[in-house]
Amino acid sequence: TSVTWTLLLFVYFNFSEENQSFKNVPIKGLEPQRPFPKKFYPRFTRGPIHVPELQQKENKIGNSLGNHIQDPVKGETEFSPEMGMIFNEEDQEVRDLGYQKHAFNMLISNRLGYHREVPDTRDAKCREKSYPADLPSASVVICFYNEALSALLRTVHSVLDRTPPQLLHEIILVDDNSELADLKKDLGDYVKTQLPKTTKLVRNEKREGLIRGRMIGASHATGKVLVFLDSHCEVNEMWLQPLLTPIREDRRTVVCPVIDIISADTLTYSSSPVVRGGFNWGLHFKWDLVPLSELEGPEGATAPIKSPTMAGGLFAMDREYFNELGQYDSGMDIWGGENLEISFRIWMCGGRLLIIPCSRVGHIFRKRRPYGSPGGQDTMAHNSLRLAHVWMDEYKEQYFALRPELRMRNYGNITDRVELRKRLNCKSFKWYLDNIYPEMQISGPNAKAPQPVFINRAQKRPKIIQRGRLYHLQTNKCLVAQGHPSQKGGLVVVRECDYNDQNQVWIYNEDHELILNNLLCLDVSETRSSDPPRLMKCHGSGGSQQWTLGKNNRLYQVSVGQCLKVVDPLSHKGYVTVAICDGSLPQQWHFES
Ligand code: LR7
Ligand code: MN
Repeated sequence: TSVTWTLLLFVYFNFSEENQSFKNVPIKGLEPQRPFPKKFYPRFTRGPIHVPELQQKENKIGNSLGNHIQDPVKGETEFSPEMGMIFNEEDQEVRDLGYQKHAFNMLISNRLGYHREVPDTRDAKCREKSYPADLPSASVVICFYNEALSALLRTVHSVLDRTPPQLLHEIILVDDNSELADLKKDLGDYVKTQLPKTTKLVRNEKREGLIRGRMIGASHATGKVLVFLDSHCEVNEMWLQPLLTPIREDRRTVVCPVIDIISADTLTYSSSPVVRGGFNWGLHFKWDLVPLSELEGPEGATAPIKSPTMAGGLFAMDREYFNELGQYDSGMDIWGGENLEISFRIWMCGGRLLIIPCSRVGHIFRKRRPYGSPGGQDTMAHNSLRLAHVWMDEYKEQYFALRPELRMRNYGNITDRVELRKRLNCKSFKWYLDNIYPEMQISGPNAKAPQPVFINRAQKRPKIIQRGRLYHLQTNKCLVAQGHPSQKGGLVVVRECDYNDQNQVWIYNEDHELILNNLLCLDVSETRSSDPPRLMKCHGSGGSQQWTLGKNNRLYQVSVGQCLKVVDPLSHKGYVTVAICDGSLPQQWHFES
């Protein structure tokens, strides 16, 4: 039993670690689109469904399609919300197995096949843009480990379908020693017989992890520009040209597309807001709102945005520049940390990192990582330690303050990386913080004077946009304080609405704060994002107190990237939490003036 417990603990820690980082994923627009009347939508339907057209469609789709390698219905499968419907045990099995092995709905993924249309999520102005004819050509590197075959091949075909051939030098698939049978055999056959010669498959003899995996892929590449993608992506219309253009102008520019959201549960492709990359002192990547100063200018919503960090999986970079800049830290294992490492390195060593709003690529956002590391190690901590010791100077103390147990942890040899930093003549981490990420809050001995924006705050109260009740549609109840609304740290719950009660009145202001009874702000913990939302003193620095009232009645929490929902709408307790935004009833709110 002690072995079992140790295993369980490993699993627990692995998941709690990764959950941390998943909280920061942008989820805006995740809700499934509903072109069909509600009654046809399986999520809201009980018992057997009798829809004649659906049955016809189902006959056409065939059943779950299992793991067949042939593209089911080439180019014919149209996405529809009822695609996840289970008709028999085999469907059930594919679905269950899919969630187990891949943490997303493989039943839908298989039914979609390898080609599908996705909504063009670009700003309308992007469609009027034109790009130079002489763009450099790209090597697309896709590293994968135990990926669902249909998701991997949809990634590949989306690239083949939506990239002008002259710009696509090659696609390099790096199989990181996957164990799944279809990847071992069928994929090789498929690449050989069904894909253009320019699609290559490289196999790692042993599991390397995504960091060395990408380095291996890049070493096989011969195109001018490297484009990295995760193995569960779908590129959108005109995705590549806007990425290549800034690289052609300046080879030390590294670019990321806007990462659209493919729902793990419905495979719905939906638009992401334009946000930029940041991080916290736990060295987790997070999304930040783009400061207004970055959004002003003649190009408006289509202009590239400077980003302090990248999410990691999807970016383009001149191949020679990638090599000059030191590729990746090959001492990093499996997963995690390399995204911040390369971001710091780019900025500190003379490059720049941009997000290109006119380039859009969808990515399946899973709620958990479906794999671990071979020895069960916490590779995120190992990798973060390496990056902290190489790049963060005295600011690594901020990390150790949060993770004191790592202070003495061995992180291997970093001599090469330290030398690289010297050789490239890179600037200090302080320079990076001051110039690239001034929003970052520093506590302790390195603390800076407060940002001007907070001084302004005292002088100028943010303008009120709306005043009223936060009404929960499903329960017909209102969001209120569990205790007294002036009690700091108090939880919020839904209760019977009382339209004469000032304690139920919220203010929504231009800083996107929600203030109850003009006293405290609705807040989520940034360090413990699993904690339920609570009422805290308004701090005026956005993030954990920033909410947006969006499409489909969602109430979106900017800092954790999730939506407010009633935990158990049937219970009288009325507890609320933040969760992945899915547009479901428990997440629907009305701000009633
Ligand atoms: O051992 C491994 N070998 C691999 O080849 C582990 C993973 N992989 C592959 C895997 O199959 C996938 O194609 O590497 C790719 C990335 O792994 P994911 O999809 O499990 O990572 P993620 O999407 O959960 O995490 C994000 O952070 C990672 C940190 O190491 C990587 O940088 C991922 O590329 C990155 N993904 C994105 O940036 C997509 C947008 C997510 C956000 C926000
Ligand atoms: Mn991924």
